[in-house]
Amino acid sequence: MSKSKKHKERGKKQNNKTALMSILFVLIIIAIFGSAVYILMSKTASLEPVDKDAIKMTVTMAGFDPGIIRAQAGEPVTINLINPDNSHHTDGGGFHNFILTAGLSSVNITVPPLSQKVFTFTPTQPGEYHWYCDICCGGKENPSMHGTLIVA
Ligand SMILES: [Cu+2]
Repeated sequence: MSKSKKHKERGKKQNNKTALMSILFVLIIIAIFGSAVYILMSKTASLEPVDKDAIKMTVTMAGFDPGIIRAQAGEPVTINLINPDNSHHTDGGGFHNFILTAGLSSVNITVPPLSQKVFTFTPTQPGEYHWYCDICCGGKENPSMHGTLIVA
């Protein structure tokens, strides 16, 4: 084999290697984008309220939305509580809860990150009742993690 032919062979091999690496690179990019799209899609799907007749409420580090709900004494209240926070939140790990005790049978619901819970309770006496989250940002002491139930 002449010197120049050897040189050419080596060049060809290197070209093959580069082509293979490019294909691998493209495949990896497709895989990453594919899973990113899948994760985004599955997230939004799971955060649509599962109970359309319930009161839709979201809870994040910013508080409860809505922060005030109205009900009638003796009539059941059903809340579809959605937690769009992910587990990367350092404070509370993305968990939130809904605790309502005063004057009612105790309600204590914990919603893991990126999930939702539907729960029902029946207020018996008219009045104003207070609920809160006890997990994130100092829990009960955090002024944003509160809400008011007004029972007529
Ligand atoms: Cu919270």
